[in-house]
Amino acid sequence: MSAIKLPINYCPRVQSALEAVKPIVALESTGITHGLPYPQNWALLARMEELIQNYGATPATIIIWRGTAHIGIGAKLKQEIEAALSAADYPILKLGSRELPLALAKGDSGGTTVSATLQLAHEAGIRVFATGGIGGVHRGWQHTLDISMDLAALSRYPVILVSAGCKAILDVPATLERLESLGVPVVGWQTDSFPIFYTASSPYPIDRMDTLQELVTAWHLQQSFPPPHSGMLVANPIPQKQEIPASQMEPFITASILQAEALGIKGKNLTPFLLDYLASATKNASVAANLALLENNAILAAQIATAL
Ligand code: PSU
Ligand code: MN
Repeated sequence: MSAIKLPINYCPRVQSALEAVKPIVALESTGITHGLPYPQNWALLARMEELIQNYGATPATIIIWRGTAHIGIGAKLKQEIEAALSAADYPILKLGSRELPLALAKGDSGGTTVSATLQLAHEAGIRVFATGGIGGVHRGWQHTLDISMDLAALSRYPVILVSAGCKAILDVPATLERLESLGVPVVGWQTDSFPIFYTASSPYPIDRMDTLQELVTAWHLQQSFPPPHSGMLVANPIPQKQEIPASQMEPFITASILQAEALGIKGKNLTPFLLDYLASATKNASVAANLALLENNAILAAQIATAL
């Protein structure tokens, strides 16, 4: 058998924005399926979509539902997903790009991580994507080789990804080195240092950009070279008022990693476990920071999509 048609469904709102070449911002769904409990996850989705609309773009939340990749969640599907999330009686997987064909073939449902969302956004012709913080090189990679698919996907799919740097649980300098090896441009949005999720600045310098015009020009120049084209990471610091200093987070991060080791948690379960641990350990201060940076990223992504 030769290639078969991808099971992709476009919600009407995204379909018409694509046809009219209007600004669109893709959103991942793992933060909703594996990041927050119901109903906070549902409120977050509504808030992100609303912000993107307020800033002049169409939101396209990407999710795998019963063997179909959905680009944008229409009203009927929203009801179905909300019912499944609130009842928690139906397996909802965490799906990276390599798992997409397997999940689609089996009729599974799942939240798409950054890697899977990049792949599907690119397939759909969406050029801008907002997330919280990307996955990357895990601490202890020397022994585990645990490096998120997010990094390879960024090198493979030409999409602008707005993120508050990488997740703080990672080996941050190693993640930056890996992004360099993969040839992924990293732009510091109005900052000279790589933001680390909960914390706005870090000791790691990156290239700074201050205007949308500069950023959009850099993107178009990159796309003007012959393919293949990589993605571009726009590192957008959490607003300073809402940041948690690294010195406050580090002891909790160390404890979370020790706990994961003690319980033998690894592979795709590791990132959700560590984030959950931090939420309890910080009495949800980490969740509040996570929500603040997500909103901040949705706004910048909508502004970039509008300026493209
Ligand atoms: N937000 C959460 N929990 C998560 C993630 C985000 O609250 O698990 C996901 C993101 O979608 C990111 C992924 O792409 O974690 C990276 O996971 P891994 O390190 O297994 O590649
Ligand atoms: Mn991993």
